[in-house]
Amino acid sequence: PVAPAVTRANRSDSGPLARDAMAFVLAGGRGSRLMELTDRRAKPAVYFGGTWRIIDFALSNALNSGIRRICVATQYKAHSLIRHLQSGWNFFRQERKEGFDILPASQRVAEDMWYVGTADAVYQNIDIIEGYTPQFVIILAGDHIYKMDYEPMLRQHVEQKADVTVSCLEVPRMEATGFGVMHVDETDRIIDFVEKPADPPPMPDKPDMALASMGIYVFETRFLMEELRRDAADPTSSHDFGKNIIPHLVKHGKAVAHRFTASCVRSESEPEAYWRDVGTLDAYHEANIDLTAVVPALNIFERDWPIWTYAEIAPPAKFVHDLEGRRGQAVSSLVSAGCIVSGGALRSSLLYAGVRVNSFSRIETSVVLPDVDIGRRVRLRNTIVDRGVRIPPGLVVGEDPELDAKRFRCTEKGIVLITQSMIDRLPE
Ligand code: ADQ
Ligand code: ADP
Repeated sequence: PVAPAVTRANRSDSGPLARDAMAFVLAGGRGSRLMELTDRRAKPAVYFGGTWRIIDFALSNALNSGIRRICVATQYKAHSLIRHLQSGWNFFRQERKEGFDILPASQRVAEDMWYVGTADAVYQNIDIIEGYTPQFVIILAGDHIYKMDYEPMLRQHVEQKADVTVSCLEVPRMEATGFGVMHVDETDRIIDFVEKPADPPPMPDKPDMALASMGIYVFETRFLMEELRRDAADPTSSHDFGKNIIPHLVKHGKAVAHRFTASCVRSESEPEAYWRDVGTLDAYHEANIDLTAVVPALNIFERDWPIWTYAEIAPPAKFVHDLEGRRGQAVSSLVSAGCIVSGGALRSSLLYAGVRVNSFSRIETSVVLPDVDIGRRVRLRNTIVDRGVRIPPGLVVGEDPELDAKRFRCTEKGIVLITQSMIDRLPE
């Protein structure tokens, strides 16, 4: 039988299972579809929502679920990610059997091996996990935006006596090509699993939808260790959860699906289960700009599921008249601490900390990362501006697609990414 839905309302505050669990966060992926945004930083370190980095969502979910032992495996361009984790997340106390470990791929097993695949990233750190003696390990990806209480998933794993529990959600079938796609029986046992199918199999009762894996897995620690050792010894394996471990367990073990629904983290203003892989510039722009809507799909103002982060202390955002009396103003926008909007105007835009907007500028549907300086008479529409860019006075972006394509990174949907090196290459 399917486990009864456990919601935040009917569970005790510190879930007893989460206390026995360790979260292992995979944060080594490149995220190459974010183009120049991930040239210098890993995808989990990319800014999101004005205040956070993407990885803060998975880490906050673990913390808010009651998990107190967390490992983060890093690999690709991890410097700013590690700095963020050390500044903001290193408050766990060994004395309370808590722990927070950052595990860069450091050739711990063999001298010539970085983390080959996601399962290898866990395998190479088996000794560290075992040192914490957790009863369960929950594998998380550090690159998704969502709020989720992992306690009900742990409870379902125990109640259904699964070897692995995989959390999943329904997505439009045509969008499922980038995911692991599964079929389940009436007890939610997974009977079929294909990783990144070119033609995703539909749900039996919903031909336009597919059941996609969120890349979140619960295992009993001892069982996971056995599986990882078995997989490590298999020369045909690419040592990846989605490609190898999960398909193997669907065939030879008991894999169960945990459905991510609105009840996993219920919020009255968030009626649908929100989960985004902001893996492309379009998805990244859309998810950030959506936060400026009157009722966004993701409620970042919810107080009982806070998203924790590291942020520098900064003064409040400031809006001022310029010397000619033009108002600095913002409508339908989010403006972070330390910003100064002086005689410029924002609409449906999101400014990260420390952005300066100068006189006569117009910023529309744009995502402006920290410490950007926008010169006078600049007009930006549908842009993403990378951290620290100096936008020269008078620059106009988002009004002439052909010109933009020559100067900046443009998507088919018309989103323009601006980095400092693109600005440096502009003709005088
Ligand atoms: P992908 O997200 O495509 O699919 P992958 O690229 O392996 O899988 O990334 C999973 C997570 O692991 C990401 O957070 C990434 O940053 C991290 N990662 C990747 N390689 C790593 C390495 N060598 N070392 C450390 N961390 C690494 C997976 C599943 C699908 C599922 C989707 C959901 O395979 O079945 O549908 O996640 O997004
Ligand atoms: P403009 O945007 O018109 O080119 P400035 O940005 O130089 O002009 O200054 C406009 C206003 O912004 C100042 O009068 C001041 O109120 C505020 N301001 C400028 N610099 C700072 C600062 N370092 N700290 C706080 N406020 C500042």
